[in-house]
Amino acid sequence: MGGLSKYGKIGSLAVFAAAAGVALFRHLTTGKKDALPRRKVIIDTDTGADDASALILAAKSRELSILGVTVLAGNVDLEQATQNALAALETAGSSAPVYRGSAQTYGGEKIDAFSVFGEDGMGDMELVHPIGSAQEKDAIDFIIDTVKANPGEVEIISLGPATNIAFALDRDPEAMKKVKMIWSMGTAGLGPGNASPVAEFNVYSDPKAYKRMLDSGIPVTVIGLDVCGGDAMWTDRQFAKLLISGEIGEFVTDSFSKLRAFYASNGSEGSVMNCDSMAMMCAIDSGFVRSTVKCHGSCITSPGETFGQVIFYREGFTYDAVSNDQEHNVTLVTEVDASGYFDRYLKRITG
Ligand SMILES: [Ca+2]
Repeated sequence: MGGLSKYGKIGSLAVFAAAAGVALFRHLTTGKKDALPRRKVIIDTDTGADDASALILAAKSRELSILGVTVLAGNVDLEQATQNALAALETAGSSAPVYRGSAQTYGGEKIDAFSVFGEDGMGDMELVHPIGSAQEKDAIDFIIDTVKANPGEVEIISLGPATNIAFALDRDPEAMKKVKMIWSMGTAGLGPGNASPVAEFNVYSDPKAYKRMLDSGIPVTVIGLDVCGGDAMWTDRQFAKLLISGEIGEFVTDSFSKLRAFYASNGSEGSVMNCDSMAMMCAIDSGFVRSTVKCHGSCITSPGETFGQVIFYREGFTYDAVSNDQEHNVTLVTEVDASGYFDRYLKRITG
């Protein structure tokens, strides 16, 4: 799995651009929490344990109004992911509606579900017994209709492959122009990949969908693997705190049991990444994000070693051999309050 990358020295223009990026970012996400109306969000998820913990975080955060949760296959198959989303929301006391999306990639292949979270994606701990059920309406129609009904107001928080978003863009491109912005847990950021040396799982699973999303004109803020490693990883000690914090903490801890065992067997001393909750925390609380940079993100969809890689052309950089004049389509998160991540998470889910 990807660790925290080390960046080279960056020029003063880039520093200026990064500062401007953060200012814009803060404008989007801050304010007096109690005074502001809740932001309208759709959460798109291939629900495994990391998505489930992010759904719980969203449900327990007063900044957000979850208009709906749209599901796709990825971590597990579509039906299991749907049941997992329902179970996570019910655990957090949320009645947000859940919609089934695509079981097939935008690129045309069947999605190969792959989970390090156990057979059920939730640690195989008998956690998934939702009382409610998913809506009849198709997730892609739900996304389009919701954006039409709330033009310029809906933010999509994408925690899995971009499949549902890409299909929605094809089905009604005019309506999708009214999406306020997309928060995407995807790409390796400026570090190494986890599906391949250069590609991250969500993008690698459906690169054509990710490219469709990046090229859509909708502003996308990307939270990549690189900001989820290092000090942001959850340790055994932190899981112990989570376990004794109450029923929700116990649910999250149990759901991560298989992943922790997987990491431990790979010599990671019990620390695990939780990228979906990291992305959710960035979307909820801008005080958590320390720096961002505007980029043009280019997704590689052709077969070969770089399949699924997203290349970031950073604002303020002059490259010796290639031009850097393409329009920015991405705000890339480059630094977060990693050491404060777990404490912020715990405070919110127990609050
Ligand atoms: Ca996910």
